Amino acid sequence: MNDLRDKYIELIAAATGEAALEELRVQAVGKKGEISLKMRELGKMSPEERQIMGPRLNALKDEINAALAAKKAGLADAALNERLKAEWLDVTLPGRGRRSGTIHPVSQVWEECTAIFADMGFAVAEGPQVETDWYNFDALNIPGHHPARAEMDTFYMHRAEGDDRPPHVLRTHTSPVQIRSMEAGGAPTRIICPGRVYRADYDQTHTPMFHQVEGLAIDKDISMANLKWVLEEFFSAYFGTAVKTRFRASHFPFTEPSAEVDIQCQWKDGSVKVGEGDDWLEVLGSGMVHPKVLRAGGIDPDEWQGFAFGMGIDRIAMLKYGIPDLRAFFDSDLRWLRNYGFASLDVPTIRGGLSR
Ligand code: 2NM
Repeated sequence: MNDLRDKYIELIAAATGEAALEELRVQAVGKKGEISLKMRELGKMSPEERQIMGPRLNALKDEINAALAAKKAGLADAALNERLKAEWLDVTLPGRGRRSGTIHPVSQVWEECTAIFADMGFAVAEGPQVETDWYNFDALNIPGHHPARAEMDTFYMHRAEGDDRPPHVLRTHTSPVQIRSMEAGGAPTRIICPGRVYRADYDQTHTPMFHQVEGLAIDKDISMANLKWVLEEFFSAYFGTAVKTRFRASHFPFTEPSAEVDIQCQWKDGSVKVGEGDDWLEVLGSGMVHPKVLRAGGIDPDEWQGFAFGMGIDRIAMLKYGIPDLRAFFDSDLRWLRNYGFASLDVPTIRGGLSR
């Protein structure tokens, strides 16, 4: 029995894996294992012999089982140690940077405009992009024969045959929002209306969808002088340098008098610099809101008056950030977006009051 014990203790100690250990277990204490067979022989023994051999065989079986369990645990420990040695991570390595999206220049400039006008007390108003032709044209004193209403400029919504309601259009400017706002809130008011507008036009400087911000200020004694101050304040804050404006007499159906507004600039090596030099760049249309337009908005023109203006967000974005082609704004080209886009945590770059 001592030989048996020594043999298995030695074999178990020398086993190199779990499979070998299992084989040894079967060979020693399995159903037909060497020790199990010896135990079966107990029945043929005399009671005296059995009394001695029984406990000894049981003790041997226990010892072998214990050795097997200890070796199994030892093998598992060794395997774990091997893995720990082979599989390791240097958690101090710098992480791989993740590409993040960028803020589109239109969104950035939209926010910049909103922030600057908010500083001057203008609230933001928004409205539908599909409008009735009343809000988009009639209320703004644009008559039926006006070229802006021609099929070629305006996108008309499809009407089912037999549907004789007046046509809906994709708004061609954000002015209808200002009519709706006058109706809803009356006077006095100071609002800006940023938003998407649509005109059937496509070349290097025109896209069928573009962005406008329009402004409206109505009170008892608002004048062109207030308009000029607000615009110079705006452009100076937006471009971060004092910017002069020049008003040229013009004509719009919705304002009287009307003015086109240029900003001071200089052409240098084929690109334009705003706020210096003695060239001028047209960026904006404006005027005193026409009495008929005030009346269309439910405001009494004998009691109230105000200015309005409109400019292209895309265009002033191109000017400030040196972007050459308008059409690329809406191509969704990732290389363009990464180049001209802004980090999501960039705050709008605006400069506070120059004349305060
Ligand atoms: C422009 C030029 C001049 C304008 C007028 C109005 C309204 F609704 F109040 F009458 N909003 N915007 C306006 C005036 C827009 O864009 C070139």
